[in-house]
Amino acid sequence: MKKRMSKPNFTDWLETVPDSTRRDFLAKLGKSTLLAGLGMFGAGCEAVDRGLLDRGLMPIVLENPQAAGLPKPDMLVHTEQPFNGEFAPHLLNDDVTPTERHFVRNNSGIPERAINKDLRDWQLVIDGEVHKELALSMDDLERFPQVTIEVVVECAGNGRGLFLPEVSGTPWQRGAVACSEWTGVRLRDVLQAAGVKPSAVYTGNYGGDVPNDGSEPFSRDIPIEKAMDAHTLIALKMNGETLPAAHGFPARLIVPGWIGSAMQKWLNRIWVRDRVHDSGKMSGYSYRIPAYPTPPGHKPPAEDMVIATAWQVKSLITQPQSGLQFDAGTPIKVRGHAWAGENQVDKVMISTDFGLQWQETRLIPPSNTYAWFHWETELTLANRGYYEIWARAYDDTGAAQPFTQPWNPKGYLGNVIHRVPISIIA
Ligand SMILES: Nc1nc2c(c(=O)[nH]1)N[C@H]1C(S)=C(S)[C@@H](COP(=O)(O)O)O[C@H]1N2
Ligand SMILES: [Mo]
Repeated sequence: MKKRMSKPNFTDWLETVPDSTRRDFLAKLGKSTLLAGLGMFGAGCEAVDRGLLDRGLMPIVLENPQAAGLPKPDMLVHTEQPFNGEFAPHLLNDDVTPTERHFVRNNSGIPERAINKDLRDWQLVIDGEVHKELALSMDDLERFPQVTIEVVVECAGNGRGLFLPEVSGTPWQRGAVACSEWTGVRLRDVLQAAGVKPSAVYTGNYGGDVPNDGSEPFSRDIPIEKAMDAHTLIALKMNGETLPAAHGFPARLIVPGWIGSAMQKWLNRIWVRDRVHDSGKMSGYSYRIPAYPTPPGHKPPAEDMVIATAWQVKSLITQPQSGLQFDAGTPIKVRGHAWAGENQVDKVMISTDFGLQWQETRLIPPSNTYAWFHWETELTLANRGYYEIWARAYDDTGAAQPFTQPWNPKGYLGNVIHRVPISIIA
């Protein structure tokens, strides 16, 4: 227990606690973590200073997915502690993903504040390379102009389960992606209110994460140029409702086109930095890819790894469902979505003969930049047998999805073509 407590970055998070209480607090934390683990959360609470609890600093999160409405119905749950779950492609057929079909990816527990929808003492602090530090309440944020956009959110590890050789990490299939509608304040407006100094390079973003194992709370970053982009939001609502606990109540970042890890949930601090943010999740192999193509299974040296940022071109077949049977000669409706990070989708082609012949689908543009495109077509297969529907999206730079998955050590940015098997009966 002592070893955990001595992790240096843990104290960052506690910096608002006066020094005298801190030591005592950390000692008690160890005890309560244990009690929480034994399901004695109530009893554990009594051992902890109520004053600290009341200030919203309770660091122990009982991993209680049920309290956050998890799992969602029909979800494929990878882990409950922390909670990670996705949906099968055919369940993602909606143009705008309803909240109950949005995947959930957590690096640690969901903060109590989010579960209790508790805004007491909550503030969003903007500090670092700014002329004026800000501590904004929800009311303050609501006074900024509010913007609504549909945005694709996709975990950098979506598709990791399709990597060969296998890589460690949550084995996401294809469903760690969604396109919901997000409403909030432009990050730019808030940063301008604080006055960004010319020395600003990156933001370091913090949320209310409270890892049970004493590890450093999840914190990632965005370069200042992306932070100042008019589409980058501090979202306060998802699909027209207050943010759900699992998706970041009371506020989260939405960084269009970029990997989901940039979209800090339970946001409470934006530290404007004069260097690339150097949290644990920004270092080593975390959210990094090799700077050059590498042989499968080969781990390049750390200095050859670059930070993963925008997503590459991708598509999903959401109709028909994998494994269905159809009668020969009857039209089959085929439909799905396509997206391309910061680029535009140019076309989506499909094949039913393992890539020999391709036909172009009808591409339906999204409601706004950074939402996914939709595509659809009709197929008629005259002969019985086993078929695979393959979809391949192209973007406006000419890039297209690969036929086999290029490899990287952590299984990031997978965009191999989606294949849906069906059978035709006579
Ligand atoms: N505070 C915090 N923010 C976070 C995470 C987290 O663990 N803690 N996970 C990130 C990752 S890796 C992804 S992919 C997205 C997932 O967002 P969602 O759970 O709303 O789908 O949230 C990001 N924001
Ligand atoms: Mo992620």
